[in-house]
Amino acid sequence: MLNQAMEKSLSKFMTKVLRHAPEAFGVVLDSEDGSCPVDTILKAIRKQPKWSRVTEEDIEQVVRNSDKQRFAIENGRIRARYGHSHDKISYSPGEPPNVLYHGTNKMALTSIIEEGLRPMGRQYVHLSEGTHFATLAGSRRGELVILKVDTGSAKQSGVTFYYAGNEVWLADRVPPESCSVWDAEVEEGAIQS
Ligand code: HQG
Repeated sequence: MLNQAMEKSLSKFMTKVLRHAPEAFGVVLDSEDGSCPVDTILKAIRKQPKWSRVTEEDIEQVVRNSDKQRFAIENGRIRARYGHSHDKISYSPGEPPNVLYHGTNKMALTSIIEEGLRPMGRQYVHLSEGTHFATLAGSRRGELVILKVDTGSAKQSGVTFYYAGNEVWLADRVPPESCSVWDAEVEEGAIQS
């Protein structure tokens, strides 16, 4: 069994392979859902000197304990559920709740007000049903800002939403008119404030 630090480290390595750079580790991901056989990633991980003794159970432990449920294993295949920069995974369009949240930081706000939410280095904009996930995402860089997305207005602007599971929703873009700053203290304020 992996200790907590090893588990986190292996999780990071697995996201690198499954979200960002499979070919760097000799892994080919399915072009539709981004999956590969568990055995394939196991072999790729074991090629790293640090991970030469990793087992399938260790991978399963990482998948099971991932706080944000970053991975899914189905029918002997593993995939990252969201976060890809490499291939554009296909998701089925879904019917999102009226409000979704996006965690970002103060530095990005001016640009987001101008051009809306863009995928930047990833294939999709990442949104969540609750503010907890958005807080985790936005707290990674600078001062946290949580944006509230009016999905009805975004849909009217032609945005399609995709469900990635575990309260995570994806979109190709979100126009600025559909975003407002969410403030836990005062409920909400206009994006311009
Ligand atoms: C920002 C992690 C300027 C956007 C997280 C974000 C999430 C803009 C950054 C998941 C912009 C992109 C995804 C615009 C968006 N101008 N900045 N027009 N539009 N941005 O990491 O959503 O732990 O690619 O606000 O927690 O932060 O790895 O996306 O700050 O769940 O599983 O550009 O990845 O999950 O950053 O994070 P990212 P994200 P894991």
